[in-house]
Amino acid sequence: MAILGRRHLGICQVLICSLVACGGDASDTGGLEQMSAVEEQPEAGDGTEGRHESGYTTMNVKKGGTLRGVVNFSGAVPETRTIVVTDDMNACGGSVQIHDLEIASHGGLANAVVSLTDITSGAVLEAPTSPATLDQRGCRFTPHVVLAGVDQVVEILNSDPVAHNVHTVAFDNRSFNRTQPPSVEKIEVSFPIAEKVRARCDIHGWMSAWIVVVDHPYNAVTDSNGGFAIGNVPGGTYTLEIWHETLGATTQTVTVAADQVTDLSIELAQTSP
Ligand SMILES: [Cu+2]
Repeated sequence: MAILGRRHLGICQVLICSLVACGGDASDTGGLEQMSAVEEQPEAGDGTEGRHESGYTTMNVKKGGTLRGVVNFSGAVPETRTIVVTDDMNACGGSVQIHDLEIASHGGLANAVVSLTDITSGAVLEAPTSPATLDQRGCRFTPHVVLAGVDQVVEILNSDPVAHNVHTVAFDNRSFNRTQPPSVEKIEVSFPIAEKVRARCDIHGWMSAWIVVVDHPYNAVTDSNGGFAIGNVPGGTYTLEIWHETLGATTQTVTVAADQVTDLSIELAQTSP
């Protein structure tokens, strides 16, 4: 809602990325099978916030590497905003604190989406054994960012004693707008196309979440300490996108060593308001 006036920090950022291939030379990218798959990649991603339009093919990854790291933010942190709650205070409390950036004490940035955007061959996106879940609890969506595979069922829950109204904004998928009173335990939705879908609640304007729909397994959401890990990656060089709802997207070229752990330390810093 307009009253929220979510603060945008702009896309001018500095990304300093140190790359250390643990246990070996970063140029050791494994066998020919993996390299031939990587060489067929386009030069870069399509730049549309991580969407994969087509072309991803699955293969049996041998000696996959792991990309592991932490995303830190070292710029000016926006002030916390307080929203006074006037309705549904029994569920929402008297006020809500809004943090545009959730940053741990040592600078780790939570809720950033880390993706290999230009990978064209790799492991199959396994059918999940359980649905992705987006709960509404205390008039907050939790988690704030949830990954879901294409066509994976996303269960939207309401753990509050008040009604919510789930309203998604999608571009390539169909948006929906559903009221969810406490009597409706869950709403099941799925998305056939990979994109980042925003979810809001029309009743409580501060409620916001992202359903990040992915069509390959090489994506992760940073945890509360900014950490992430992406495993079973075919050895090779890729474009790594780091996306945050407030900071926008930044890309970095990374080389993943086959059968090894490649550690990354990614620093994001705001350079303009
Ligand atoms: Cu709500």
